[in-house]
Amino acid sequence: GVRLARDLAPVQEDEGRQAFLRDTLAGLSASPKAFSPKYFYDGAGSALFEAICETPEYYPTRTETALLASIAPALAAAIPPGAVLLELGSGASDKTRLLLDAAPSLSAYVPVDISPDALQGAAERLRPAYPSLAIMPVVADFTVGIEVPDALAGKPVVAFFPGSTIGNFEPAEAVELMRAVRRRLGPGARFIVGADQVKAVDVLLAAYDDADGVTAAFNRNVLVRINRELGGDFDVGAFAHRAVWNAARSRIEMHLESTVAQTATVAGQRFDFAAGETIHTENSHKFTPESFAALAAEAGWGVEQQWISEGPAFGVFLLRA
Ligand code: AVJ
Repeated sequence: GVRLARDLAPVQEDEGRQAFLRDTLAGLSASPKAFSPKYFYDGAGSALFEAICETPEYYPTRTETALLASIAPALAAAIPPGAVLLELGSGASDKTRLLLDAAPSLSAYVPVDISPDALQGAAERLRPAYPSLAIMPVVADFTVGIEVPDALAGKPVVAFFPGSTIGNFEPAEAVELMRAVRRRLGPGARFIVGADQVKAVDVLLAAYDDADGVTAAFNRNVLVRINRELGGDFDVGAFAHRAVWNAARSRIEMHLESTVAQTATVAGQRFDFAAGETIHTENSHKFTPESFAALAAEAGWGVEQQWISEGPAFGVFLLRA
């Protein structure tokens, strides 16, 4: 069965480190070099992401939160009584409160996140506020498998995937993930997904390159993490943060650009960088209502309702299997 956060054993931490090491070495051996954005979220990275959300430029979180607040009653109406709310990549679980408040008949909340620190903090803050809700955090990489604790077997499950994290995946991976959720939830299931929308390029670029450099610190933190956890020797200050708009693929890309020719060593392996060479660290796809519906349809989901905010456009989609 699935392992709950409170059962986190050293063996699981070691499995996490092994996966991080394997993926890092593979990413540094690839051409162009690339990392998975899931490794941004150690304790410091999760805190930096929270700080990004406070910058004036990063509109997605506050825009989605305001949208969710206004549509919470409509979303709650789609949640069957006694249901389990399963959240993918729950982080601080701040937006979740809007759903928990609007749907008091929920019997359990299962936040799934790769960061034990973020999960722990969220559960500690939520428990006193929702004493009759079973809160069962799961430390897991939801791209590897989606599971609900055995104790909740047989209850209807509504999946919640806010934050436009779906945009961090290549379209084929996003379809695969949404298909996996559909298979896990079964026929008639509901899936609430937040998906950021295409907008003016200057607004997008500023959101991923804020003036205070919080996003730059978030991007570079993955090198700090490699140095600490994998015995790396990256000269973190010799990598510059880059955010670029890839129009052909409708996505913001983040890169770390080596400002000089240099060599970095990770776990005894040497990796050479030319001056100007980059590590591709993240994609953040931006959708239209049509492009998102097409993606969902490929995974077997229909759009039952959708809400797109005015101002910076952000979409919340209620999907039905
Ligand atoms: C919330 C994970 C989707 O892609 O906008 C924020 C992460 N990266 N700034 C996003 C992020 C750079 C964020 N996600």
